[in-house]
Parts: sequence; structure tokens; C-alpha cells
Amino acid sequence: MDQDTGILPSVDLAAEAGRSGFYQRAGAQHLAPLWRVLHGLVTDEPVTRCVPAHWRYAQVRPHLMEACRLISTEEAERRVLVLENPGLPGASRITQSLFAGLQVILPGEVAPAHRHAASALRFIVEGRDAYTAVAGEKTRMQPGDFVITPSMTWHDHGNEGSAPMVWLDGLDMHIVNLLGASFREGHPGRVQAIERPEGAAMAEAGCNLLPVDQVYGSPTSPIFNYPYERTREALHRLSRFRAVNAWHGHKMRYVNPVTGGWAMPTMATWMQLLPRGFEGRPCRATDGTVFVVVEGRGTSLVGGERFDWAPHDIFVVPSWVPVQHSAQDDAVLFSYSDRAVQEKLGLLREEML
Ligand code: GTQ
Ligand code: FE2
Repeated sequence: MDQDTGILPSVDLAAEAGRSGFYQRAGAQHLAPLWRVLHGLVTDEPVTRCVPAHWRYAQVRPHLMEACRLISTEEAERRVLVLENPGLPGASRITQSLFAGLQVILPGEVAPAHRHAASALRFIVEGRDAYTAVAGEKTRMQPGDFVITPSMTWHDHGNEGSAPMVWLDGLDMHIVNLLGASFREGHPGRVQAIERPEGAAMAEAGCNLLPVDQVYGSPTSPIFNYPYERTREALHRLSRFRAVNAWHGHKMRYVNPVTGGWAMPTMATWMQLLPRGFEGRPCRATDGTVFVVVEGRGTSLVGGERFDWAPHDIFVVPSWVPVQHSAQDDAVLFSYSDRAVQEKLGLLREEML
């Protein structure tokens, strides 16, 4: 099959040349022959230009710091370096469907309030005590925390700490844009009004209890900060009594306590502990997945590529490419993908190899 046109090799090239006038006349009426593109549109297996890729934090960080010298959060709105999949340059995609970027905010800086239809996740990489305010409530963010900005909620960020703060932004805007459903608004003020005390969401939804009189309308978890302290404790505790999964190590999914489903309607999120010496078996799935190394060193084989990773590194596994992880130390990996969407649409396929 021809990669560009999707045309089958069975097509008679001389006859095809004889049809060129027809193609031109039909084209003038905005009509195109499906037979020239069919097999590129409906592929036998997932086809994506997205390739396996690895960003070493040691090589990324100097660029984040240089960006801090070159532009303020005020001017940039968000000071973010986009993690561009090398197979999709200029597309602001790390996988076929998802965005990833590293955002940096310096002590005293504010990233002004706005809201949009796209949902965002934040995974904290470095620094302490910067806050994000979401829908009238602030949360202070620490390394390893998983923080959610639901669709159309006002959000602003600020660094009240004493060191630069870096986090990974994961957004679903390419899914929103595919559907033609994007909206965005700037807040009239620089920051939104704070209407709830810090910790309100955690008390209401993060303690295995829900208020009896609360009505839930949003598909997003009411918990908007899943602190690493608690995630880490759970992983280490369960690793002491629970059998390790041969593919995933000890892998937990972040859940919405109201529904038991994913914490976000579009993006699935996980945290996994690979015990020291773990040698995982390969698996593949249709959801291209972004991994962030939280702790430890190890190696992931992604298709034919070998990624030797260290804390704060990021790597991506494209759709349907086999991956297998091994760990030198006790290692912890955060990950996210579009699995929440694929499951809802009945599209997810997974193979344990
Ligand atoms: O922090 O609000 O990386 O709206 C991209 C879009 C971050 C944010 C991004 C955003 C944000
Ligand atoms: Fe935003």
C-alpha cells in the first residue's frame, strides 16, 4: 500500500493516468475518489507519525531556566515549553491526541486567570508551595502531586515559594479541537476570587466520605489535588503484601470518588511502583501514553528503542507500540493517556504479550 495516497498496489497505473481528467473535473466540484485514499483512512492497525521519545530532565531544565530569563509569565500568559513528539513537529502533540508541556513559574510570579473547554492535568516535577487556584479554591502543590483543572473552570497559578516551580501540563485540547468544541475566556481580574478555604475539596471528597446533600453535575473528580504523600504511602504499603503485576508492577489508577471511574473524563491517569529489580513483560494498547519518572532509575523498551530513565524524565509510548519496564531501584512512574475517551467509545484494545 502506498503510504501517502493509501492506494492499493492492485491499481493499474496506466488506467489511473487515464482517470486524471476525471479526478480534476470532480475535484473542481469538491468531489474526491475514496478509492485513492481509503486504505490510508481505514488502516489495518493504528497508524500514527507519533514516535517513541524520551526527554532527559537534565537536558530540558536549562532551557526552562533560560525561558525564565527571556519572558515573564505576564507576557507569555503561561511560560511553557511544549514537549513536541519528534514525529509530529509543530503540532504541539506528544501523542496523536494529547498535549504535554513543562510550565515554569518563578517566586513571586502569577500566571493570570483564564478558563477553557480543554481540561488540564498538572503533574508536579520540581519546587514547593506554588499554588493553583481552581473554581474559587487554592491548593498548594508539591512534587508528585496530581492536580486537575476541569473544563471551563477559572484557574490561575502563583509561586509563593522561594524556588522555581516546574510542572508537567497535560491537556486534551486536540480532542476538544477535533470535535470543534473549543472555548476560552480571560478573567476580568488578574486572579480569581478565593471563596473556599484551602483543603475544602479534600475534606468534601478526599477522605472516602461524601456529603449527603451534595449534588454532582461535573464528570470530573471533585478532588483536584491528589497529593503524592498519600499516593506514595499507598503504593509502598500495598507492595508489602500484594502480588506484583508481571506487566505493570504495582499500578494504581486515580479515581473519581463519586463515580469510581477515571478522575478526568478524557484523560486516564495512573501511578505505578516498580520494585527494585523488577523486569516487566511487554504489553501494548491503543492509547498512546506519557510517562513521568517520579523516583528511581530504570529502563523502558519502547518498540525498538531503549530509554534509560532517571527522576523527572519524561517518555512517550505511541499507540500500539509494545512497552516493557524494568527498574534498578524502587521506581515510581506517573502516566496519562486518552484511555478514558477510548473506553467510553468502545475503541480501547490492549494486548499483554
Ligand atoms: O496552565 O492554564 O500548558 O491553559 C497550556 C494551556 C497550560 C494553563 C498549558 C493552558 C495552561
Ligand atoms: Fe489554562
